[in-house]
Amino acid sequence: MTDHKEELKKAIKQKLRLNYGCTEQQASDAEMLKACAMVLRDIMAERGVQSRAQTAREEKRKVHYMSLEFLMGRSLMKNAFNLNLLEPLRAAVEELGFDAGRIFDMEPDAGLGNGGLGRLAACYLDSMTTLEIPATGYSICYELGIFKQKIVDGQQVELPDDWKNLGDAWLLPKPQETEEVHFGGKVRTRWDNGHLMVIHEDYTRVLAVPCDMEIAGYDTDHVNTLRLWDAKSPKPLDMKLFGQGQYLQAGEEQAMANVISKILYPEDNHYEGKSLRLKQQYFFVSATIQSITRQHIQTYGTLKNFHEKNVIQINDTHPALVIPELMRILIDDAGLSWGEAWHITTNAVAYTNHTVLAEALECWPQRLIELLLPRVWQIIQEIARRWQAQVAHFYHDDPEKVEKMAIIWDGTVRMANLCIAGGMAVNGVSALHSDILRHDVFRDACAMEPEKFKNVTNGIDHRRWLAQINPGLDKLIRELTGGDAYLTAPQKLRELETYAEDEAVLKRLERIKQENKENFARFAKRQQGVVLNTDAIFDVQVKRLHEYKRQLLNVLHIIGLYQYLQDHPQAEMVPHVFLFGAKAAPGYAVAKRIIQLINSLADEINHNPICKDKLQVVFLENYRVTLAEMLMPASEVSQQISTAGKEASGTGNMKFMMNGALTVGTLDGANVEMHEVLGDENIFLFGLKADEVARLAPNYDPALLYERDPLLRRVLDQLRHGFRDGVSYEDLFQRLVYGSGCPADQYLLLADFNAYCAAEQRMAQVYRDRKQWNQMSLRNIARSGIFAADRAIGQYADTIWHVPYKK
Ligand code: 26W
Repeated sequence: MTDHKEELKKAIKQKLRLNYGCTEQQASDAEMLKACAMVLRDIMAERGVQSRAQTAREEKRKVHYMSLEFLMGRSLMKNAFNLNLLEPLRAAVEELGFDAGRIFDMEPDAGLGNGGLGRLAACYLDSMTTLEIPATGYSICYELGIFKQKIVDGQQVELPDDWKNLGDAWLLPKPQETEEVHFGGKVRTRWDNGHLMVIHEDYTRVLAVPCDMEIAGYDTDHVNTLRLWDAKSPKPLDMKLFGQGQYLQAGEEQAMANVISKILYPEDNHYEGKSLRLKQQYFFVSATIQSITRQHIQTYGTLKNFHEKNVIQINDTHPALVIPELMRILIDDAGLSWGEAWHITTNAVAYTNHTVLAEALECWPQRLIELLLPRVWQIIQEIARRWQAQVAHFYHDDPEKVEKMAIIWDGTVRMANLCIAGGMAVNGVSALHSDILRHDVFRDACAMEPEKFKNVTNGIDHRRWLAQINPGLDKLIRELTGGDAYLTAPQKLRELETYAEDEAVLKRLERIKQENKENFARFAKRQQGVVLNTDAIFDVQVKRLHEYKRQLLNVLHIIGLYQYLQDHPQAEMVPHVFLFGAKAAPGYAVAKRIIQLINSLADEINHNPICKDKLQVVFLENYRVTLAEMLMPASEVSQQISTAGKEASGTGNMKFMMNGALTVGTLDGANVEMHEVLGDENIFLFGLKADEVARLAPNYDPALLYERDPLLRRVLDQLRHGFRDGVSYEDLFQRLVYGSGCPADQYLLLADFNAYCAAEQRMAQVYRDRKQWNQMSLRNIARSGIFAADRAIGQYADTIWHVPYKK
């Protein structure tokens, strides 16, 4: 420890001198933060070289995890923790005259993602590395990550997130490994010695420069890489030498490069066919495939065994162009036949689906692909033609099946069908979700190739989401389970259950939660000026704002509670704080209105004296990884209330559970597996099941419920008229009761309203019984081990990737 501390001090001082020309006395906080990052980066870079050399030497199969999003959050504490250097680093920073807490807190989140899908990729990188799987993550080095959210007059305002100002200290640019990506132009073919040569010309070039972020695993020397591609224009050496044509081309190349890696698309679960988004996807896909194939040839001298030594996991359909792009390289560049190339591709690519919402499924207009990617378009057409023949054969030319399963239809390219045709595996992210894929969304494809369709229930990095963020709980677990073994063996959490009747342990657990609540309250005061009632239940719903996640149902229940309190001002009531955090996609008007509604309701309730010490509502600004890290340990109730069948898995639900919060939820996504391990007695389930939703939806009439249920009617009337700030929510009311341009109450809030209120009531009743609550909380923590990402990655490795890993 002292050794490490002294070495770190020396290294940090040296960084400050070499990079900023200053001493530790002169250095700013920002310089100190960057120096610390660079010191850890050096350690990881060194180990990264070793890891890659070993992988090549032993000819190991590599995993390539491709995702348009990696929601990494902060890295300093995480890397120090994984490198077993957290305490020495803290001490070193302090001894150099800095407040370590303040330095760690300065680090911006690397917010290169929207929500669940992006955070999952980040958790999986940690696990793949810890399990010593040779793996690389690939994405885009967005200049601007997910927008920063400000609340102004109750409404969301988006601000740019220029994370690279400080965050780039983690990035190692590798200009010598630059790739060139081609857009537009024309394709010609020519016969050459009996070979069909494809000539692509007049294209626009964009350079892809890798910026690598090294990823340290826990308790291992193995290091993996997250490769982020930065777009640059190929700079003309001397503009004077160009004729007009080249001059214009250079301008075009510059313009294209300047926008491609500028910004992360902030839409979550909503597809928009923007040409810039397609450019991002192809830029990232082409650079990645070129880089992987180039390395493969360096090691093996051929691409013929590519699929034996590489597996490419694609995170939803966003990187689906890997399929035609790999085909292109195998055929045009390596000279393989279509059959050989198809064999390699369909044994190298695996696809994970993360959503069943129709509006999230990617369907690109054919002319966009045709214009932007002429050669790739030819290949997609040929894949589509052959696939169609296969489908027609299997289904005896049934035109309905042919249409449904087509890759190209009616001028659009359906990326999910492309992935099914070109992939070796298709998996959902929870048992229910995978069943819905098999029996509903992808039913016809599943009948053709049932072995292709798998399930891997999501998991979270329990080292970050428990050990690192909840030191009090971590300490208790170490004491009760015999040290830190649970960090690499999450199933050891089960042993906590032997203490379910131990009053002292239960009290300890309660105290830890209380301290975490007070910690969070201090943070909220500092950040937002709100004073949270830490004697109240912390009842939390944090996730992206989307109608299917039903934040509005939570609001309806709170309005009901508020009205009850007005009728019974003296009522004995378990004090309750409702916390919300959510970003709305900037173009999603309804979601933004719901944010405004939460703020109107908060304003009303927090100003009414009858609610004092009983009822409080707070909208937490700018929900992000770092805010989640502070909030999860302080949460007591986790709201997972999506319409059954709509949430593919959820991963927030697992983070809450691991930190001892109890779930109020529907049987949706991974809540199903949570219920399976917890039993009815340790979770508050309510509402329609997925099959009931499917049956009810066609003839559902929310107006009837509005007319016949007086309690619900009163709640909805209040919503309609609004609150003391005078803002009316007639629009949301209409949307729920009568529908406006869409089916009324599409997500069945009114159908589940009473069951939800009853579940909240059961929950509050149990909360009064401290012992029972603490026991339930303990069981939630104890049984959360299966939701560790290490388990999920083990399943990917066993059932899809077929790679060995550290057991
Ligand atoms: C093209 C626009 C777009 C952008 C993002 C469409 C779809 C997405 C993602 C697939 C949305 C997403 O993050 N899905 C979430 O993935 C998590 C990880 O598997 C699941 O836990 C969530 O249930 C799912 O909503």
